[in-house]
Amino acid sequence: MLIRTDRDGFSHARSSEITPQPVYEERRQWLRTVAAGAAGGTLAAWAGRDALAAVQRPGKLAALAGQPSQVAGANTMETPTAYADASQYNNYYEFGLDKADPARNAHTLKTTPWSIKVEGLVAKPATFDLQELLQLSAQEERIYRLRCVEGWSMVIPWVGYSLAQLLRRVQPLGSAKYVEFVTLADPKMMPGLRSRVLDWPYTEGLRLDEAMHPLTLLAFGMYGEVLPAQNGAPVRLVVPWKYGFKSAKSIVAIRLTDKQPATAWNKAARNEYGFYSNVNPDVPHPRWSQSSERRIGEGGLFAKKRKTLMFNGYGEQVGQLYAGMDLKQQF
Ligand SMILES: Nc1nc2c(c(=O)[nH]1)N[C@H]1C(S)=C(S)[C@@H](COP(=O)(O)O)O[C@H]1N2
Ligand SMILES: [Mo]
Repeated sequence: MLIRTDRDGFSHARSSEITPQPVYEERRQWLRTVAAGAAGGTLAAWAGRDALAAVQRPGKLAALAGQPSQVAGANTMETPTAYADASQYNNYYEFGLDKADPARNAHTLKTTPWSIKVEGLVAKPATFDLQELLQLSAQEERIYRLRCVEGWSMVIPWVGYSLAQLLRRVQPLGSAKYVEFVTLADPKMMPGLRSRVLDWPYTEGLRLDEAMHPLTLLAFGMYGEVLPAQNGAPVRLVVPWKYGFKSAKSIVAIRLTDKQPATAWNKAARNEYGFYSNVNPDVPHPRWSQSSERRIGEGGLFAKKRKTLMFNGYGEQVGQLYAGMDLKQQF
């Protein structure tokens, strides 16, 4: 794991202060090796396009490298979205409702010091500061699709590790069935809290088995660097088979419970946002069809929409979690 540290423990340094990170070079070498050895056309074609260029470090923030993930399904072969799009087209309502607002406003987010309190139905409740969190497990790079319920999607190379690594550390009790995620709500830093669109703090929830699934990622970085504030610095969740809003940003507490937790979106509009919110092309949102999506960056009037895949394409890995459930009822 490579993370530039200073007295504060974690810095969003400018690129000029950063020495080039050899591990990131390794990643690119790995991509080349994989591409060279690929039997089928897919990998070679993918690597032959601009994917290698696209996952180069943008050089804006402190480097945070991760080794390519070995978790099944963790690396889509799709071309990553341009960093400029991934960092300037955001939902982060604490910093405004417009897609461009978070990139404009989130510079007021102070990420040092930072810690996550893990509590509730666990044998070993604990508070982890950011350095402890960063060092708890090896950082991995995972290229995930993320689809918003509004009908757009992105492909983002995240850096982090399975949330399960952190949850195992606190030893969930047998009675724990759900996990609640509480995010920062600080009116001094977050102008969006003046609006009452959501009941702050923004909270999210998962069933414990969903939270323990290896694809559920605790993310600290993207594109080989620490997370930009607007993408949920310094630590967020990424749950790639669920709509984007399940991926809570700037987490400050994680609570294990025996009851299904309320979530910010569920409280705001119960009929629109269910607890599960699995990506499902067959279950339309009351205002938006979920059958297709627009990939951010594939702009222009004539850009073809993509068909949305069941569980956002992660069905092979996560479908079993929902065996026997009526996903139209439990949306
Ligand atoms: N705290 C917080 N987390 C949040 C949100 C938010 O408004 N506040 N928006 C969610 C939504 S709707 C989406 S689509 C994703 C967007 O993540 P991205 O900006 O990294 O693409 O963040 C999710 N996490
Ligand atoms: Mo979203």
